[in-house]
Amino acid sequence: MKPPTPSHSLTRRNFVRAGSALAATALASGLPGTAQAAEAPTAPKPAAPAAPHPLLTPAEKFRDVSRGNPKPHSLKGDALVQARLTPETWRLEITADATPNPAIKEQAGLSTPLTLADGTALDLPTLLKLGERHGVKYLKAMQCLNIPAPLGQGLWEGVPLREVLRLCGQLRNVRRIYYWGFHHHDPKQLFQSSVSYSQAMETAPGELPAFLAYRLNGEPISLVRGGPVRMVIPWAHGFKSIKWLQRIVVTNDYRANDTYAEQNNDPEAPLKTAAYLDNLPAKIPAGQPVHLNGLVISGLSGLKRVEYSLSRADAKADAPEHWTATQLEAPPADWSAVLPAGVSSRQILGFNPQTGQPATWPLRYSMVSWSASLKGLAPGKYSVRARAVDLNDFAQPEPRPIQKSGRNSLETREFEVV
Ligand SMILES: Nc1nc2c(c(=O)[nH]1)N[C@H]1C(S)=C(S)[C@@H](COP(=O)(O)O)O[C@H]1N2
Ligand SMILES: [Mo]
Repeated sequence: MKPPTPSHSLTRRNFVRAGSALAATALASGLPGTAQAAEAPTAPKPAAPAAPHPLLTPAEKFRDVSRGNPKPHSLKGDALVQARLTPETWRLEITADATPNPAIKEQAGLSTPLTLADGTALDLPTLLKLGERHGVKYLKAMQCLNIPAPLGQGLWEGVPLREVLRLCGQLRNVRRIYYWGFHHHDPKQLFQSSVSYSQAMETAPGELPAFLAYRLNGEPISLVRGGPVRMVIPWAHGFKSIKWLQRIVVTNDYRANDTYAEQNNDPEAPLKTAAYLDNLPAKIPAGQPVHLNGLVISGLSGLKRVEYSLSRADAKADAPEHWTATQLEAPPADWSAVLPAGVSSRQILGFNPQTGQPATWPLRYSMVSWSASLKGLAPGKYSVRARAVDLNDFAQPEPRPIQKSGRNSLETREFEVV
């Protein structure tokens, strides 16, 4: 891999760590039975393992988390047209919540509702036109609050929710915005999510906005990924990023009414910084380096480093753990080789628009690969764990060991050196 172009704001200290130093620290950690002299300076360098995870996950390679019977993305032909899930038939309605609600004093209102009934519902050409002026692009990892593996990462493109809500004129008494997608008009299949008014309307400098996405990795969003239009909430777990978006409702109810909350999940938990460990071969011949690889998501609290801890399977349960830093994937030297044709990194939020280099690394709410090579392990059974350390120096699973606000328990892999 070529070294990245240095950028003024990017510290290379975090990801450039010599592989040999890594291996040496692994072995100097006092593990019984490990050879201490594996790193002879003349030893031939083993080929570096290929980056196991591309920065952009092909749309069809995302892990899928879809409800629906049948799943909306299985519809074809006329059923798809009836569902209004083709580019020509897609419509978005935006209305104010009129349900009687003892929790609120006054109902929300908007001066210009967009409805199917009066022919004002938003269509795709109008949204794309809005995108010509207000469209933004960013990289974001999709991750389910409940699944111990990232679902995928994409370059998402769309129009901020705040710009779409501006089409509705004056909003009154609005404290929350909730939304859902096509669900066969069956209340039992409704999968709904929500954001606060401020989260929708006010994006802090350098932050990524909630948006209505219509492109993924340079292509229209496929049906299986939630197209034609999907809500994408960059700071949140996947359940906020509603697929097959068709309806937005503004409400004066201040409470999060996400379907996920009813299923014992924290509906306000932002994306958690967490490392994920790839599977390892069950048996590895002695003398061969053991390549540890995985992914790490940089969540709300950012990422300082990923560490691993190796122990012998026969180690005492109370044996001290030694955590060793791994190497983080560096930013690509040539972004044009990674991004879809015609997309410059200068246009992407989170990048310096002058240099085209990422302003932070990893980018906020994105994921990168990490790796480490373990050398000179004596034959025997081992177990290895990985954890992320955030920018506040909290090591995973802290500060949020509560599974319902983002699953982030440490992963363990076992292998045997034979
Ligand atoms: N309409 C709709 N949107 C949805 C879901 C769903 O079931 N229906 N699942 C959500 C959940 S829980 C997750 S984790 C993500 C998964 O996104 P993906 O299938 O594109 O990977 O989609 C979210 N959006
Ligand atoms: Mo999810």
